[in-house]
Amino acid sequence: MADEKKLFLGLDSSTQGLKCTIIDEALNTVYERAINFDRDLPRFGTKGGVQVAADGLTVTSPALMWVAALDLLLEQMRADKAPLALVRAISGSGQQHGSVWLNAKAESKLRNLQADQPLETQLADIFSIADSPVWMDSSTGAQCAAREKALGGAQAVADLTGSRAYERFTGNQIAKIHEHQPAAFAATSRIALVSSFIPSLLIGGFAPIDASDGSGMNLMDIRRKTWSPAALDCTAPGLAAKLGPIVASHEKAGTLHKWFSQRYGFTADVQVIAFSGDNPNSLAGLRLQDPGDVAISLGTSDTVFGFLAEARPSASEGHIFANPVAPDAYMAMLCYKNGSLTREFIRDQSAGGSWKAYAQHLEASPVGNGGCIGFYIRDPEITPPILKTGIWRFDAAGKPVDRFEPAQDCRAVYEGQFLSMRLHGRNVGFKPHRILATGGASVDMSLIRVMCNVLGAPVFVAEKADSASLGAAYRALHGWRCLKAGGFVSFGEILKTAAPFKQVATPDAGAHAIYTAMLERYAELEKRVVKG
Ligand code: XUL
Repeated sequence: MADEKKLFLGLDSSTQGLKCTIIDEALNTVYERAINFDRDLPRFGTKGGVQVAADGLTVTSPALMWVAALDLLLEQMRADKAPLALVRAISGSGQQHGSVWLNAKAESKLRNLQADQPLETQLADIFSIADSPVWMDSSTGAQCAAREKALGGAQAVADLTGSRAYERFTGNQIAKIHEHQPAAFAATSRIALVSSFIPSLLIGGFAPIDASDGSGMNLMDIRRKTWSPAALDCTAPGLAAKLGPIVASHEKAGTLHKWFSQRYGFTADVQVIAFSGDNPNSLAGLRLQDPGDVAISLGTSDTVFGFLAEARPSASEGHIFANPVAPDAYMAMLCYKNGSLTREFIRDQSAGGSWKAYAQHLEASPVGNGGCIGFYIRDPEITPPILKTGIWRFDAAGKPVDRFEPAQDCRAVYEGQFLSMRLHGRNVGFKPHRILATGGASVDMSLIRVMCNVLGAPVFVAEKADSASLGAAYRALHGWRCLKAGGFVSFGEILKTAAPFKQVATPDAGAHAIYTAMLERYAELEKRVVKG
């Protein structure tokens, strides 16, 4: 019926659980539900959704658990009387880099799903490898080195694929499986990402990989958005056929299989839009839509990602992905391991465990910390790579010192984290004109003020931290509108009715100038710390 409400479903298959968000055309959230793998599917025996091997480096998840999770979520949606009959399109999000290995039976089993049985019972034997490598795996150092060598070095791999070879990136994982499990490799018909596997369940067939999540594999030519023959050749034989096609992120993956209408009351013509990775979906969920829009997620780890017009990959930091909402644009992402836990450590050491006392220390100390700069590496850092943990403090003359006053430590942690984001963000092409802060620590106004003045752009806050599932629902609507229009419709067009984010800070020109003057000194000192 033409005047019936139209709804859009986003699914987020993350490391720890499966979540759904349903929105209407005006972008209001009408339904949400989440299941947690450890709690709700204990028979798979995961911790945090994964299983870590004895070597401490190999990290996997049972692929069948992701199938069982979809069964369970659908049952819960039915029990909640979620308005599934009004859903017009579905898209989704998957943890990035994880791979799902499907055997020769998989395609016909998916096509012939029987409505009287759950997915799990019917699909238990479609995997050529039962335990899927996930993004937390770091066991592929040898494959990274070999593939970088074959492709002309780290910068050449970054120029070609958007990132230098990283252990968790799928191409390096595939090379390892080809080397260590040749029989399983040979028995594989399709290698899916998590983000192409879940929609494969929905359409009852092999869904394509989207260009944005495909960028996290070290296999795709980041500019052409096609598999790079050179990158495939140095990974494993016959890969192009096993990987299948790449589509733009707004394109259709297929139509929802009748299993879903017969069992759960979806209509027969629900469109399934290509799924993407969780970080690309968060970019959509946080409504980054123009070059210069940057999001900073402040949590256990800090993540910075933003919309870019051009790709300028760097071998030393960050990743360039195809943009999930604008097929000719890009996104860049930086990951930091030392986020909230490190801030909390200094709060406990220097502010008696109180955020209030921490904020008072910031009030009482000068912008720029009188030239004092610190590096607080509680966990081995990714950006830049600093494996040796420790705290390095330097005075205004650049001389290493053993200790700072408590207020200096409090200020040095915050200023250092954002100077690093400014420095490394610049290296991947960020020129922030608008910052969206999200994640647990984004409620800390003294932190937000430092962020705002260091980066020199107004800061807005997003109330919802779990933006991947919402972003997937936005992308379902986006893809559906593109299908209706018979061509690409700008993502901004979809977001027109969205309530604006709340602005919480405006940069102070004087403070920003102090940080600009500090940046090159920070870069010099960082080089010394990286060198050890
Ligand atoms: C990104 C990455 C993680 C996963 C988490 O490169 O490895 O953020 O996507 O789900």
